[in-house]
Amino acid sequence: MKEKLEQLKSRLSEELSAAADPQALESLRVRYLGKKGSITDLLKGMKALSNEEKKEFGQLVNTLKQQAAESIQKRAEELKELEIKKEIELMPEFDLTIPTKEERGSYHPITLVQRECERIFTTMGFNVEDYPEVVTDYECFEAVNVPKNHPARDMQDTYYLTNGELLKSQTSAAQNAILKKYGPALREKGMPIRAIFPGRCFRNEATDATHENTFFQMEGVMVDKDISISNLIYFMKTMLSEVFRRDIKVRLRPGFFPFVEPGFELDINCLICGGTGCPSCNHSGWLELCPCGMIHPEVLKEGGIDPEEYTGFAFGLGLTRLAMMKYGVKDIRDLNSGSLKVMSQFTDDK
Ligand code: FA5
Repeated sequence: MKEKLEQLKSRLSEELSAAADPQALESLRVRYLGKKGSITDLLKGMKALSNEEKKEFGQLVNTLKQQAAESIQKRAEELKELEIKKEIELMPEFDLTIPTKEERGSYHPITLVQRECERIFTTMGFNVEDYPEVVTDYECFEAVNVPKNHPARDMQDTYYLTNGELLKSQTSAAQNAILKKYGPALREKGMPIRAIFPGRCFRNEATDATHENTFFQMEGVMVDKDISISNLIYFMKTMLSEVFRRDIKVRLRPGFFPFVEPGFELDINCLICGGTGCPSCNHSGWLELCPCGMIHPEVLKEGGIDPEEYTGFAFGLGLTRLAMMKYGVKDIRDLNSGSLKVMSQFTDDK
């Protein structure tokens, strides 16, 4: 019987290597380990043996049974790997360098305008900051002097998460964090705070040619000793003349925002109609572009800056509207259309 066992062992090993697919392996398993399989037969044939022989032979057969099960499992894994390799070999090869006949994408006009503004402000010593889109009520409103139930909140209804956080309705939501981040360098080393923070904003409002529910703003702040409105006007003028590279008419009028005092609205003469009035400027000839003002003492205090010692300005540039004016996009909604055809006509910069 021992001889039979050895023969079975070597036959199993040969058949295992010959089993070329999962079906062949399964039929091999049934032939050896199934109810009527050869190894099971060996166990059945032990009836005729003496007790001593049964003990010795039983152990040998059980070891063989275990080894057979392990070898079959190992072969199954090998076959699976071979199958994956074959599938990979059959996959078509991609050559990413072959020129495509499809239309190529381009940078989005808002990205181009944002980069241009970042370049201009960094040359003037401003840091560019990134800030999350999901913020707390404190960051978006309370820290910038808009307490709960303040009427100014009506202008900025936004989207709330179930945990009470919200999608930021204005980039001013980052002001407090920026003041806290750069405050120590201002106090200890006399380094002015100069930062811009572009970002996506969200508002729950009806859309039209100049209003979207998702749009971009770029906030800017500067805080130091003796900062005045003249500094604010200088930076605004420099930025606009660099972005447009030509003379454009702007007007400054009083504006109310709880986080600045005094506050202004900086409007740009509509570049779509030249100021005669069209749907892109709500038929007024002017487009609200960049509200701004001197940072309210309460906002400075909340950011850890002493308003008796320091002053600063802040602005909230409408980046999406700036892109509209720069690239002559008549309807703001086109900028969110996601259409390559629409986007690529505004710029050929890649
Ligand atoms: C604000 O959001 C203030 N946080 C701006 C500010 C910052 C004032 C710092 C003073 C100091 P306002 O809601 O007006 O203000 O929005 C600012 C600019 O964002 C607008 O002038 C406009 O250009 C743009 N904007 C506002 N709402 C929309 C909208 N729905 N779609 C497109 N652009 C918008």
